Amino acid sequence: MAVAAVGEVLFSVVIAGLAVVAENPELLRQVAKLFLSPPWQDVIIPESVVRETRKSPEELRDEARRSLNLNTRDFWNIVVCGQAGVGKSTMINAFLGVEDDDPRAAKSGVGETTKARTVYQICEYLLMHDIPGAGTEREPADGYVLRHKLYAYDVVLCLTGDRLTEGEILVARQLAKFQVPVLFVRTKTDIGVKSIEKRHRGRMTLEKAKDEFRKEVNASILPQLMGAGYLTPRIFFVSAWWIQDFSILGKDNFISGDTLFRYQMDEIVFFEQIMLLAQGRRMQTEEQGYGM
Ligand SMILES: Nc1nc2c(ncn2[C@@H]2O[C@H](COP(=O)(O)OP(=O)(O)O)[C@@H](O)[C@H]2O)c(=O)[nH]1
Ligand SMILES: [Mg+2]
Repeated sequence: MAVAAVGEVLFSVVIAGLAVVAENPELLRQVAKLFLSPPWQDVIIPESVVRETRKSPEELRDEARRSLNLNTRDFWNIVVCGQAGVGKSTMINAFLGVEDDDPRAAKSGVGETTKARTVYQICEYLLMHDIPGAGTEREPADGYVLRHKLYAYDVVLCLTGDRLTEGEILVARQLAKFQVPVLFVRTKTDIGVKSIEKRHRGRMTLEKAKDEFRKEVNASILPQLMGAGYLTPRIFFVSAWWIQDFSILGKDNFISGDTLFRYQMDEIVFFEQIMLLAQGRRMQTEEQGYGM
């Protein structure tokens, strides 16, 4: 009886996992479709940046084009920032849908730190940019957002661990001040959930372990983000391994049958939010700016 019950539980977890993915191929297709087409207009520069720099949106985009070779007109641009080791390269490889040892892959692992900025072409019209996190001597947090012209990208992904560092808080504050669209992402959630399961020596269900993990991380980061100026902050819980397996852009099929989907948390809404933010950056007029 006990065995049957365990079997039933496992089976329903498997079905629930597949259902989540199966209900979402349409969303994932929409995301892929967006980035397989060129943007219909240039990126909107937030009004607060225009005010602060006293430069026109056109000037600011030209500047980004000249100094960073950032082509905002013909490409969608997602920038990934965070401390060394947080998982930036792995996240980019996940979007590419390639394994770390693929020749196209971003170099990942200990000691493989990105010096200034590296650009990867994910698909026809989507570029991902890997930049070093703030808070080191080479990368002071002061002025980070304007220095890296983060306002000229469609979406900023701030990858983080369990807590934001002082540097990350300063950057979050600048992003809020300049109303730059950003998603705060807790990466490597598969490891986080596994360690909670381990702490409870297997006596906790997977869903409970996910809840507890989410609660713990939220409890430490959300107050930090509120302090940085976000009224209703959110953290996206994401595993790059999961994204790699269900990569929307690099592969045709969404279901690989791997057991990793057990560790799925916010990956689908994460894709959805990236899509919505990117669309928003190309839909408003410059005067309206970008509302947070
Ligand atoms: N389990 C797990 N490991 C990850 C994940 N993302 C990154 N890693 C590992 O974390 C280490 C650092 O990742 P990397 O992408 O090089 O970090 P970067 O310095 O920010 O580019 C590597 O050993 C990765 O394999 C994840 O989502 N899950
Ligand atoms: Mg890297």
